[in-house]
Amino acid sequence: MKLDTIRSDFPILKRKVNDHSLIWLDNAATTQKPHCVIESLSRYYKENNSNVHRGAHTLAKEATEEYEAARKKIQKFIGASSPEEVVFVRGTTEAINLVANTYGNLTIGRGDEILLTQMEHHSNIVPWQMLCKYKGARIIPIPINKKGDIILEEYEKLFTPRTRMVSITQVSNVLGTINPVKQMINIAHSHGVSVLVDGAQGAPHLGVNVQDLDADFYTLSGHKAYGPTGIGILYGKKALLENMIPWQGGGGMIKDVDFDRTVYLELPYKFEAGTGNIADAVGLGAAIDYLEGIGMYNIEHHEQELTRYATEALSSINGLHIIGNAPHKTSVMSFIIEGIDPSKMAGLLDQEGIAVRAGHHCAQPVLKYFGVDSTLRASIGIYNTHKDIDALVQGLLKHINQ
Ligand code: 7TS
Repeated sequence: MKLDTIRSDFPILKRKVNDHSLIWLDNAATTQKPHCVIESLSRYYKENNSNVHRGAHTLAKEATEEYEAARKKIQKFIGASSPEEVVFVRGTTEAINLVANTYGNLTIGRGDEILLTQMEHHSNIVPWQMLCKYKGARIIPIPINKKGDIILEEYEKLFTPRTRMVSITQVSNVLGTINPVKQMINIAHSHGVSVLVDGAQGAPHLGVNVQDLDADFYTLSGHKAYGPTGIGILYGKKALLENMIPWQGGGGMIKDVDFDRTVYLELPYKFEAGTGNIADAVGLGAAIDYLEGIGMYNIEHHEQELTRYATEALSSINGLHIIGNAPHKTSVMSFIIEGIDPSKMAGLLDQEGIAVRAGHHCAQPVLKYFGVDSTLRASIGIYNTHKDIDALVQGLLKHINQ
């Protein structure tokens, strides 16, 4: 992996923040965009802009081709068996809401149980909670240990005849833990239960193959994978998607409408009511091409090495405690420093151009489990270097000692 070349692909990395070169360590919140993604948006609007799947003119045809080509790129990237299984959505949040409101609505009833890990992002908790409230079902948390690993033996014991759904993150946005999702899916399937994998923090960092995982549903947010905001995907197994009733109705998802009934379009369009985010889908396609050009294996290797380096460097700071020490982790380092308010420290680092996040990271249950309400979080992307980590450590030391 040629880091200098990769860095030069990201225009924003050239800018100064508070008179310092930007060091972007907030990749778990969102990633920066390479030239090719930015250019693809501009080119699309300059040359091909049209609504898709309608109109018999050239631009409609071109825009449709680009939109569907992006879907195919994503299909290959996640190893889905057909583009019909790839639904465009706004991002992971919308994908999970879609599954809760369709599959969940269909399969979950009074007294049923949904298993979620203790480390889920709010977007993989609240939609299920809303469904539970409506249906009289309940959420059962899958426990983790103090390292930040799921306790697999406990997970297995949670299955009852009322378990209807398992929804788990592939990588924790707070702890960085890479969960054993393949094994967890296998266990769930042995109980006849479907599994949604939240890939928001997984897909940008690990090579993913949904068929190998045997995931029933898989989600991805484009903006965390070097693509634009406002676009993401829901993958679902064809047999499941086919049986699900759409949750949003409108144009673009119908074959025939009368006042007393509607015939829906085939997959994936029946879940894509209204005009989609066409330009950003094209941009996401460009981001996928970019990632594949570098190679997910190389990305995984680079980021895990940097994670190891950062963990070692941060651990050497007196009074600093890393939250999340799973042996199998990637890209995310959360930590607290004795006697220091995380948001104050984030503000001080920002004065030096270093962007980290402070707060609860939209995953309050896991912070509560570790007895904290806020952490500092440095998260790594493909363009980060050992020097970035050194700068972070120097910045922390400078302010801790003040
Ligand atoms: N799931 C996980 C594991 C996440 O980390 C996030 C966003 C989401 C779901 C929601 O994704 P969205 O694209 O629909 O918003 N995580 C973060 C974060 O850690 N800091 O800001 C957003």
